[in-house]
Amino acid sequence: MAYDNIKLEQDGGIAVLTVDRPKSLNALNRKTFREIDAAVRSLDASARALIVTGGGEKAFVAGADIAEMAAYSPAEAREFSGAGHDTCALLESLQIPTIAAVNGFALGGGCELAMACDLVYASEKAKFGMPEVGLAVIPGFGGTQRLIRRVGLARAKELVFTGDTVDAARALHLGLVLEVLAADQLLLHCRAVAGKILKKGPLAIAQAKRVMGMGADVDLRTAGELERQAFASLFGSEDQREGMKAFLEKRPAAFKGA
Ligand code: CO8
Repeated sequence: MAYDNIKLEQDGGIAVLTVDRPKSLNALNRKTFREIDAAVRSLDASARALIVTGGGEKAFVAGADIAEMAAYSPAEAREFSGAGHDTCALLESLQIPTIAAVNGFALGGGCELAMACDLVYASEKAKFGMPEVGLAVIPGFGGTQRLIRRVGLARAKELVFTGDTVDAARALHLGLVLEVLAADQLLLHCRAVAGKILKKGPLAIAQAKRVMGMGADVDLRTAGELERQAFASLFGSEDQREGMKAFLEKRPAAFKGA
């Protein structure tokens, strides 16, 4: 399928989705959300990890498209906010891990998109922030809530209330990113992380993502029960037999995702 605002490439089991509107620093408009959704939904079982990054030299995603939303009515703003929420939820509900490769500005909706990914890595050039209050609005794609879960309530409030932009080193300190890489190493690193995941049991990865994602939002007893059920269900898989047999036979496992 041809896209105007994004690119989707796949190399082996690793799919790379690039938000690609460099002239507006990859700002997210409605069409871009539609294209991201279509691209994510088009992934088949051969895709085992998804990297999300930004096109051009400067930005991951510099936020929602201010030019497009400037004249929105409250109803249109609600719909647009819903599109962002849906895209973030779609990434979170994917069975495969998602990795944000933040190569530049990740502001507002861009920071929200990164936070909807399972793992976030940044280049030294990356900058993060929630500048919405400077436009007299607030984050609208789930950012107020995901930021709390990433960095804690007080730090999230500081970022949202001040609209401050923080560099990659500060983002690492806050726990917003897992690691900071030289710009030319960022995608290589994300691919290497994805490569490690590709060698593991796909059903186990999917269950780990589901249980950890859901478990983070419920009480410990309920979360523990989710884990217990998922753990048990994996014992019905061919891959579990193969993984443990391969260990005992001292050979690499050959997983089928079944
Ligand atoms: N939307 C639209 N266009 C943008 C955006 C954006 N978010 N960011 C940059 N651009 C455009 C600029 O207008 C400019 O276009 P042109 O060349 O035609 O003038 C081009 O990209 C290059 O930008 P700059 O010249 O400004 O580049 P600088 O290097 O000087 O500055 C910055 C880079 C600091 C990233 C600057 O562009 C900037 O501050 N951008 C806006 C950042 C921002 O405020 N983001 C948050 C947007 S709000 C948001 O994300 C809310 C999400 C929830 C919405 C809820 C739904 C209702």
